[in-house]
Amino acid sequence: MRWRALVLALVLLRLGLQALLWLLLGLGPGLGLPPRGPLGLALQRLRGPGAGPGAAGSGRGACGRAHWAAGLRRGRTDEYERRYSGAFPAALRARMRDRARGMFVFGYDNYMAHAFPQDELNPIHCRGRGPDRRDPSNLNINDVLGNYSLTLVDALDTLAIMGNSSEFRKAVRLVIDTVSFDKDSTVQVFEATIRVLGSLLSAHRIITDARQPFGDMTVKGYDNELLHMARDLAVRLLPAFENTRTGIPYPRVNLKTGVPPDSNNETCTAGAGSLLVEFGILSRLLGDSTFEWVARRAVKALWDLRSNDTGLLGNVVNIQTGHWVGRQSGLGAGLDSFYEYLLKAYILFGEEEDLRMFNAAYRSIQSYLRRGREACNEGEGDPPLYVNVNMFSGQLMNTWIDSLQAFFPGLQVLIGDVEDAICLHAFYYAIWRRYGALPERFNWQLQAPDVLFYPLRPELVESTYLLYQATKNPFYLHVGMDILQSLEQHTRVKCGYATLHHVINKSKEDRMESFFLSETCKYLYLLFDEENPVHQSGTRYMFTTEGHVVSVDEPLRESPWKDISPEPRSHELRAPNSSSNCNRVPDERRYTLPLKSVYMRQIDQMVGLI
Ligand code: DMJ
Repeated sequence: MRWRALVLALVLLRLGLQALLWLLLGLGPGLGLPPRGPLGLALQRLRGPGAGPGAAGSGRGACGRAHWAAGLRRGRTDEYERRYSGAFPAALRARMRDRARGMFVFGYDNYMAHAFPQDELNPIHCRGRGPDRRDPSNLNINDVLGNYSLTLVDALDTLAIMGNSSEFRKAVRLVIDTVSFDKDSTVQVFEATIRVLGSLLSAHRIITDARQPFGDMTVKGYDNELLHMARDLAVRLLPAFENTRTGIPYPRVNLKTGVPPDSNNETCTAGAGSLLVEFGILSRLLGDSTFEWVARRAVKALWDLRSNDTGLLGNVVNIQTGHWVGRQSGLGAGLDSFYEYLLKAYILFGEEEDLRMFNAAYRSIQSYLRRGREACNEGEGDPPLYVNVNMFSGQLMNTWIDSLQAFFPGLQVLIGDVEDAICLHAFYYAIWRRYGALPERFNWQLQAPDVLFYPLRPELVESTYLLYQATKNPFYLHVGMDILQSLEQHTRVKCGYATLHHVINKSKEDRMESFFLSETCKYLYLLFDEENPVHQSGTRYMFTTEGHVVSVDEPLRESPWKDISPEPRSHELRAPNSSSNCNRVPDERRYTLPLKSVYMRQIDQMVGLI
């Protein structure tokens, strides 16, 4: 009898949950798990209840693929064209550009008024925030906040890109006069590199650029101070690269005393392997190979530890033994910028080896991480998605993707795989429309967030901007407008923009991370500012992983030293071949595509706009 009662209780629980989900989220029958294709992605069910352009009355989402087809048969093509293929009115674009600038100014001015010289602004209580000295284990804060006016430093080149020369000069002067790295702060090498070192280098290049494309950004009496500061910081980070048997750096250093005695021997791949752009620029500007050499050695060491079978890397590695502690391979947290910097280092420095590594990594990603149909815009099966797999076997490890992965379509634009970029971007945008933000983790099987916060991250708007540059399709301006409006609606508070603690109930946390000003606002602004010198000056620009602009030109391609490549890695540190159940053979799928027009119909199917 007891088991019958148990079964009955389970059935009732399931029905209750189902009814609840139906009421709350409109997920419909099947406990929110719709009938699936081979991967169960069921993208057609992602929809924003009433949010964003064109959603009203669509009824989409409760219906499957058959419904789309019916919609298309009813001649909806005209509707796509009417809505998105026409021009985005110039006046509206200008208005959106000004709103993006206003968003930056509101955050920046409030930081300067209430927080400077501290690292970050607490936008709800209008206060500053520095490192958490009482709790050194609070890595969420202490990895990033070094007691060096982080937000001001990180925002420098956004001021220049927005053409605000007076504030740019003032800010540079303030950084030179007040910021010091001689601090008893233990920070993450990666965060200090991308947010601080990268920004100093970018601002230095803007100041010393003979062409001055952003208006007159020269600073009276400037004597390369920002470059000297960058060197000072990098030298303080160098101990991370010492006493490591693999050459992979320690994750953290104390800026005064070096690697802490109790330091962790484990690091994430992105943290250790995404230092090459900033360290390489510094080396080439100074004519001192040290910085590039250590960063390159770390990349090579990680690369040599990839799986023999899949070519994939894991997300956490022991820097002394070279053993993978985290065997998850994906495009999000722990790995994202590792891939990004293989390609960006090549774009900047022109070293063929970086491109070779990137191409091989991209092939492995396509073979093992990409699920769904072959082409984005045609064929049977679910639209493509990149999942998390075991690096040795290529087998699925979980059913979530994270919001950091939304940068990947932007990277795909850089290599010309625009078609695939369109699909992945549309998937993330579908999630954004549903919540007015991106949850940190989204479970594609349950179609619900696994981790609910949104700390004002830039990745989706970054990809939106790059896709707009590649396609010039006004659809991406609509996406940008939608993102901007939801940021205003859900995150603006008394003194700035606040992290969303919970993307569903929109409760907030009192924190505005520095990348909101350095990336989110910058990419939004650039999306709407067609005339910006970044697009019009004839110089080719690239963005670092923290959104800092660097011009791609000859001086950075000339290394004053002969051979920058570190010694090949010793064989014993190669990843053990533990892939016994690997049954996937890398295919020869074409992975780069020429620039094509945007597949509006496909996008509409995925995003549910009409
Ligand atoms: C930024 O600091 C950088 O974009 C980094 O590469 C990843 N995470 C944050 C923003 O989300």
